[in-house]
Amino acid sequence: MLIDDQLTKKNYQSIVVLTGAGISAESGINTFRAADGLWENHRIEDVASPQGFYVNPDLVYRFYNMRRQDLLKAHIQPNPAHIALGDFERKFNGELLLVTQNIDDLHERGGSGNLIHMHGELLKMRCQNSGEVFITRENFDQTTVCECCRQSGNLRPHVVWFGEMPLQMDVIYQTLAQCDLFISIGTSGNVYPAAGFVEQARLAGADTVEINLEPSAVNSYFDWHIQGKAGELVPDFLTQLLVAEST
Ligand code: BJW
Repeated sequence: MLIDDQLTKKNYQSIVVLTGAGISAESGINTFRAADGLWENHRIEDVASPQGFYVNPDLVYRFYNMRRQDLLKAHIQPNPAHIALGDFERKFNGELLLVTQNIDDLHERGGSGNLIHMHGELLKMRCQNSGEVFITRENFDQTTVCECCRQSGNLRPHVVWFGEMPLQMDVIYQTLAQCDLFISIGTSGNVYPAAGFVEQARLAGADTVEINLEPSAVNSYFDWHIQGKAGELVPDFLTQLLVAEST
């Protein structure tokens, strides 16, 4: 893959990478809005909204328990795009913030450390009373007794549903305000505030690149478009950025 000379000749100091479901697709995790997407058998508002959880908590617990058990299957592993981002973080001399909308742990397993899960994490649950967050690899539901309040019925998935505030937005916006390169990988650009990050980065004067299988809903805001599979494109792209940095 050859990327634009203008892009690879620059010596970037502060990079923000945003990832979405597309980066985990080649690891075997379904995207949301594909024809075979996770939402196929569920209406989005039934499983990813506080109202849906209130009306049918059993359905929501089952949905996230199923996804957690799928994530823990042996064949679900980080793909070359996750691994390349982990390598890049170790080798890049500037600042790198990776913001993912994904609730899987494939970026951690790919070696990324400076990482924000803005939509939460599948391997965590939260007490609705205290706000305390617990790591879990097990199923849980309304009958599970919470470690902090010693009651059942208080634990919910530690994920951000529609209408809820995504996590660590202050850090994300501060970093976007001073970044010089913004890279979006594998997201459809349908869900805000993440879909608006490219505009924030542009306001800061950053160059912007989209790597996606198809043009996203916010494609027109990007300076460069690289179309194809993340697992095939991201390693080469990041290598070229490192080469540019060292020359
Ligand atoms: C590949 C590939 C490969 C495939 N390689 N690419 C009207 C206007 C604007 C906003 C709103 C509005 N009405 C309501 C809102 C707000 C609402 C919103 O955005 N709604 C839209 C539907 C319009 N947003 C919210 O409510 C958020 N909170 C909020 O706004 O709070 C107020 C606030 C305001 C200002 C600042 C801060 C806060 C919360 C959003 C929560 C989203 N939650 C979910 C589910 C929870 C987690 C989970 O269960 O997993 O998060 S929804 C779902 O969508 C999930 C994802 O993280 C998110 C994004 O999806 P993503 O990652 O883009 O996946 P896909 O499937 O859509 O796209 C995959 C892409 O990859 C595709 O383009 C493929 O082509 C590509 N691809 N294979 C490269 N191999």
